Amino acid sequence: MPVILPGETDLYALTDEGLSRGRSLEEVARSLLGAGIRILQYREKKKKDGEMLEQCRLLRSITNEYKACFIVDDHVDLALLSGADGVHVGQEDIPLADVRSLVGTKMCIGVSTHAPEQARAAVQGGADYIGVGPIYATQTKEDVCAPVGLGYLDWVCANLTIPFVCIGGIKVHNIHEVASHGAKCCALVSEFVAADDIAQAVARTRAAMHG
Ligand code: 3NM
Repeated sequence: MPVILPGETDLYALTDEGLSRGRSLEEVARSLLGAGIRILQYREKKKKDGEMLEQCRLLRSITNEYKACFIVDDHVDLALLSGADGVHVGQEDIPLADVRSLVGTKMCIGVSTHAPEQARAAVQGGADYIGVGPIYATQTKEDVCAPVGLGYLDWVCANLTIPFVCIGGIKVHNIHEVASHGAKCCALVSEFVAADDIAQAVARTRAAMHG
């Protein structure tokens, strides 16, 4: 399965069981993928490694069915063991160079960035894509920095050519603004997984982004 990078597809979804209103991971994943999501990240913060490995293997198999890209947040070991297409790390996780030494060049690496110097370091260090955010305020991520707003996005568009995904507080009502500042791919967590109807939320968001 070839890796699909942000920009090759417009929407990027992340799991969050705590926001999923009792729906199973499989149900959420199938709703997202059936609605056309082509990059799915496994992001769970409060589980034991053994359960997370089982869930990553399940998502690997479901994303294969839908020919979608599967990324694991933070956990390089789980990404390797489940055969993920990529791993995504934050500024305080295992450094990019060390992640690369573990995963080699077959797996893509995404790095969350919140400021120009972090983005430059990620590019220099050989990241395959960067996260750009939080664009707006979000309750979904603990210890997240203050929103960097559209100013940082403008800087990325003007200065970098690396694929990037915007994240943080992106909703159906503001995604057009993000796209109009140059975002070709946006990642949404609560807007999708907490929706009444996940497939409808994806369709509405996509229409608003391009509308
Ligand atoms: N990373 P929601 S913001 C996982 O800025 C994550 O790097 C961020 O959730 C960053 O779409 C974020 O519900 C949470 O606001 C985004």
